[in-house]
Amino acid sequence: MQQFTSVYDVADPQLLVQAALAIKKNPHAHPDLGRHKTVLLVFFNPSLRTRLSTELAARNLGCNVMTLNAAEGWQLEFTDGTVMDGSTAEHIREAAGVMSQYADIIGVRSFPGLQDRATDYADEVLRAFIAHATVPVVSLESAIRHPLQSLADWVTIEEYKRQDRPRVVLTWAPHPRTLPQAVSNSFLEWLQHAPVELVLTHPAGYELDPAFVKDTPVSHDQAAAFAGADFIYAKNWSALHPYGQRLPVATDWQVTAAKMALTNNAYFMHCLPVRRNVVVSDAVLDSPQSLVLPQARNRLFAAQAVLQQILERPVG
Ligand code: SN0
Repeated sequence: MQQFTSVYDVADPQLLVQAALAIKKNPHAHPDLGRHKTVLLVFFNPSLRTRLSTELAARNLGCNVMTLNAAEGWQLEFTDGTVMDGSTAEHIREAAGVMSQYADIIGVRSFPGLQDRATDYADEVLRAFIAHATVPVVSLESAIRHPLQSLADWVTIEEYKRQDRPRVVLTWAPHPRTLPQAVSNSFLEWLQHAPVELVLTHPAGYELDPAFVKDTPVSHDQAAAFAGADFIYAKNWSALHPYGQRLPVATDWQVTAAKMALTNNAYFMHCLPVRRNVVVSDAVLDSPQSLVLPQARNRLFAAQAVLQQILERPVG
């Protein structure tokens, strides 16, 4: 693997899922693979799971790890040809070039601005790192995708499924803030490659980008979507039209025990951080059906599988 930004960077996603599950059985099988290699993790936005799991994954492979809180650093310029007489102090051309002098792999987290759809969907920060770094780049959640999360989600579904082709329902849920579409876009993109019956449910107005939905069935009836579900994956996202906004929703979309009772004793999944009693009730989150901690644990093996395949790539 030369870079990791979406499912399309992976030759065989099912094999990567199996690789992560194998790593889970023996996380210390390759303690020297990353000897004298350095992984640099650059965060423009907050992180708990991604930072800790990716650092630990890199260390399990014997890598050096450096983490940079880029929000505290020089303000970077991403536009070419700009006269830099304003607030940006360093161009991404130099910044990514310099980072490549020290790092063998660069991870980047950059959230969308949620102001302009075209700007966000161009995924400028991640694309600029790929363009100007001379080493492999790993997305730690970009403006429009969160591939390490989705890989861990698929691993978790593979681990907990009770039958072939489980029914997996991605449901919109309420939130007090405006959030990116990245986790949901990515979940669809990855699970479309998985042996599951994938269903998307959201209130009218919260349509996701058709480039990510593709032919996934969409329902505006949450109860109907939950019927017979084996996995309920809850996530809030802001609207595409008007872009980055919260819309009034007539009915309550919170995941509750009463709604979980409509399912096939489904497991509950969420990428975290989660707003208790807004996105999902305590009763569901604290029930034995909740997979949020196993899901978070699988972030480690997902990251380790990706770093391992990048470290093992043929160089030439
Ligand atoms: C981010 C998101 O993309 O939705 C990261 C998820 C992995 N979530 C948030 O920003 C939640 C922030 C909040 O205030 O609850």
